Amino acid sequence: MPQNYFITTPIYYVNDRPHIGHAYTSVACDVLARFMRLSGHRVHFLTGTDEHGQKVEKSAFQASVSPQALADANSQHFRDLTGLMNISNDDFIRTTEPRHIASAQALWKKMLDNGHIYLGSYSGWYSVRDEAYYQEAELVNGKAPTGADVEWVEEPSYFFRLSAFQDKLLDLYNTSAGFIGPSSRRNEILSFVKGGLHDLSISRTTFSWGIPVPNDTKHIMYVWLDALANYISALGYPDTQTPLYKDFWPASLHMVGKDIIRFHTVYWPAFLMAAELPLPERVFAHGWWTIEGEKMSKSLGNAIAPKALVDEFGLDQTRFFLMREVPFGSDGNFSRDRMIAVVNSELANNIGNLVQRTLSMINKNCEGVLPGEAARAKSNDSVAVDSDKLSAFIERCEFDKYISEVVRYSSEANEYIDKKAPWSLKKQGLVEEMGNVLYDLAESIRKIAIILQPIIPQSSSKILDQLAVAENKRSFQHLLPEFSLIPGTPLPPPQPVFPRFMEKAA
Ligand code: ME8
Repeated sequence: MPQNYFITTPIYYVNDRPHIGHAYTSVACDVLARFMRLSGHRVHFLTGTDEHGQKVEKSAFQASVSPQALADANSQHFRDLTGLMNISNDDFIRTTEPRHIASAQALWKKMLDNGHIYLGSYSGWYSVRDEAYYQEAELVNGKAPTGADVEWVEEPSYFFRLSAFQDKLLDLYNTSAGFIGPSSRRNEILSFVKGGLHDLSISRTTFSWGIPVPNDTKHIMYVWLDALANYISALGYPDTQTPLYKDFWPASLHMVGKDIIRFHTVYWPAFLMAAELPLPERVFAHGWWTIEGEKMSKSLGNAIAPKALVDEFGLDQTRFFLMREVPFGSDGNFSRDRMIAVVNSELANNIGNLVQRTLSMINKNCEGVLPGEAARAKSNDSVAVDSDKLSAFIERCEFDKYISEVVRYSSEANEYIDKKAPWSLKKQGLVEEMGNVLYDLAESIRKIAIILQPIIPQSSSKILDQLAVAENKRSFQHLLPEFSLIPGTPLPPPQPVFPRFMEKAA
């Protein structure tokens, strides 16, 4: 029985268009979703947009459009991002959809009925940019610790009894060591919660772009309670008998950026405990991208649109670079020079060159038919894939290490081709030996392409097509020797997969 795996991206604010930070999170989740499917799991992969709140309302006002019109336009841009980056999500939720609104209100009612919500009044600091409340003591030179502006807010408000969940949350972090990843983030959250939790204001009355509080429509729900509910509203909550809810809640992994770890590992589990719902298994926070050493920001105008990278370098080149460049969890810097260097050295010169050399030799010297009767019969000399090691990298979200391992296989195969020099075997008339070497190389390429599918799905499938590997023989179980290539199979004419990137002359 395949295990069920539910993975989510954050739902992105529609105050602006997507940039590479958003593409990064979505690609990472896509790698995990594809890896799990290829390993035989049943996967549900959710993404979407977070459309309410003061930040969206303010951006709409500045653009002289209604919040709904801004949400519609930008949500579409995020939906387009999934197509652009080849994201294999199963659902795309918008928090303005009726299915979500009803679900978030049901969650509220449940928390209220269970005695965890009370009416009071809030006076304190709020940051619209972060959509977050801050304690006086947290401010740094009059600003939020993130550098965002804060404003003083005084209004009637419903509160969630977050303070009552402190011990339960500490228990959760201690008993489920894997709940927060990476471990450095776990320590950060542990000390935040140990420092004491205040009750959380969960409704606003001074603006209206949000979900009405059930039975008190002067209030709208705090956008973070609304937004976090997406993870269950998309599964059909409050109906806990839907096939999706039954099969996929609790989530296997909420992937988030480090900026929103607190909302996901403190507020969200507390809300779920208050509603007596099971908790997600893991929340993983990745690091932050800067651009050529600078923070990405609207005012600097330096945010990179994913489309610009895909248009210039190619889709899989962009996916590969994002996953390869930075140890996942750490911060990273986007530099054009590094992008070109990685694309050329690892994709064009290493993997691309291996595929090109091998397939064109088979095409020219073997009449386009896979050689190597003898090579298949003996235990072959193709690269040895360490599946356990690769799975462990994925479990720990170490995508860069996963890729290094595969690049190492490709380097080994390139060394093998240089050592065996099939072109000189041919010159010496050793045609059968040459065929066996080419077979071993083709088999190495088959394995490399299978394991690269989660990272660069289109190019991997192009490579597997060129080896005439059937579509239903491309999952990880097909790495086994019994599924190796069959000599005598005609291969289509080879086509280059990873062209070398050349800077256009100025
Ligand atoms: O926070 N580097 O939405 P958001 C890396 N709506 N990742 C980045 C990034 C960067 N420079 N910039 C953005 C929200 N991201 C809420 C989430 S979830 C219930 C609600 C990624 O549009 C990263 O994943 O501000 C970050 O957590 C997310 O985009 C924030 O997107």
